[in-house]
Amino acid sequence: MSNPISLIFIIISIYFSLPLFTTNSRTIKTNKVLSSSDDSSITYLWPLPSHLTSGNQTLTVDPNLSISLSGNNNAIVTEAFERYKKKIIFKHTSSSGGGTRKLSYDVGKVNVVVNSDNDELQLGVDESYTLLVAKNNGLSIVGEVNIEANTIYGALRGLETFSQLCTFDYGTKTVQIYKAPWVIKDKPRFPFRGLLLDTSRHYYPIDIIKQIIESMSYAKLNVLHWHIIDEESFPLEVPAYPKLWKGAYTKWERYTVEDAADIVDFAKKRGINVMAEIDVPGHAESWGTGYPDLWPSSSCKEPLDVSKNFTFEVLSGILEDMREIFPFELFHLGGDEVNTDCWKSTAHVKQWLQEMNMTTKDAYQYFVLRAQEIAISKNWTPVNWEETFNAFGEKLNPKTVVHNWLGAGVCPKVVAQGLKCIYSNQGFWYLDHLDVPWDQVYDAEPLERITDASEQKLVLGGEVCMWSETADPSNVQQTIWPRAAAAAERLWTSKEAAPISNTSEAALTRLQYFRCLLTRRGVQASPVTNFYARSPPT
Ligand code: CP6
Repeated sequence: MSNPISLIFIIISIYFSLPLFTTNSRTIKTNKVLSSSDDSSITYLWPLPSHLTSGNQTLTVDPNLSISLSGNNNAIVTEAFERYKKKIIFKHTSSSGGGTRKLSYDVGKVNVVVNSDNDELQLGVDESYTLLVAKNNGLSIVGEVNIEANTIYGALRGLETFSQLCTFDYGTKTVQIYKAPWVIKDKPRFPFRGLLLDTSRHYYPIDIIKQIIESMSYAKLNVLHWHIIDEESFPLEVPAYPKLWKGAYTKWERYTVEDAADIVDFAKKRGINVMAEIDVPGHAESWGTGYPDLWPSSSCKEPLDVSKNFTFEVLSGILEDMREIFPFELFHLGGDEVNTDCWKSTAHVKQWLQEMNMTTKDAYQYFVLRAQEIAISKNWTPVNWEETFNAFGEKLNPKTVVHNWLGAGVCPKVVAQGLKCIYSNQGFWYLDHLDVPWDQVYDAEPLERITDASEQKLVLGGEVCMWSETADPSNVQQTIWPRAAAAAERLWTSKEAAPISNTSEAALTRLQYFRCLLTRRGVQASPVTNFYARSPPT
């Protein structure tokens, strides 16, 4: 060992094997995938389609790519095509400048066929599509791209998938499609694939909300659960009760009716529904800033005063105004974390409880059911957090959708009772829990412990929740992504039917690529760290 050369060799080998011996350091996986020489062998799709076959041809795509739309000739589809083309696929090329124009390209046109004229975006809308990229006619490849869908929303999903097949090649400065020909037949596993955004704990400007909606469409998420109001602030304009938004943080941290409608419209153009939440009777302290009568007393500001008719008049007025803004059939009425102690200690509420011969638990039930009746009378389907089911599940309106969050236990009970359920197990799908690594998000299963096929159908899907006590526009996108993508694939792609391996180990490379795609598209997604705050397996 006195030989200096072998000493250097040993030092070098120790240096390179160091990560193997350190157990408390994280394995930082970089996005090395992008520089590897076998780019063209990877399936660059997230979430995975339910059926696909691919070949081994590389095609070039004309920067003057055009669309031909037949059947339902809806502007939403052409607008989406232009968006994908300008901002995403051809960011670095142009027909005039940028890359050099070649004499010919394999792919020049995308043919989109939409079979139905119904443009309504509701729960369970048909999002299926077929995407064919080039055919092999025996001797050569015919560079046609065909997207066929039953609705414009299926066409949007197909365009997203097509955009993910297009990769910019910096060597030739052309957009290329690897592994053609492609045959993709795709449809979602669940009709409800949501993201909750909480605009009460921190305010998000309209443009930020739009960026979030846009990024959701990349992962084929289709419901923005807008948790508009909570204890801390009431940012929304309600024309029927114009003093309510006095509960906003400032005059500027507010959404007008037009702002809200603008968000709904922006989301619809991306095939995304907006499910509004008005969380009652807890989580509503901010209502009383404008109307102190909604508070039982100045020392009991929450839950809302159950004893006054005025409380339900205000709720009814809010829902009436909301009906004008939110066309989605689901409306979230909250009902979580209701601590009724101070109802008992407020003299007039206590007296009312005695007159009504109610316990505080009865009064909680009375409030939630009365709120449900108001929502149903306005043609909504009510959604409530699972505490309502846990407290009086058998009394809930049969139309109720129960929203899980406390562990994994409730959906099996909910569907056994014939009610619908949305899965958001806080152990995996609460994005503010920064210590949950992406693969745990990925491995969470909405149908856990539900085996009966008719009961499985009652699980509408699931939702990742971006509570905003510790998030605001400065960190929201990197908190949402890439982990929301893990849930998005769980909700889109059925485990059993996946066309290629989709264990979290196998999905890692594909997720890293999707994260790079988000970054390229301007979304501030965090790097994929497989072992965040955990030791790597040895
Ligand atoms: N706000 C409201 C919250 C939460 C809930 N409802 C919440 C509770 C626990 C955790 C995260 C969020 N901040 N209105 C529960 C549905 Cl860990």
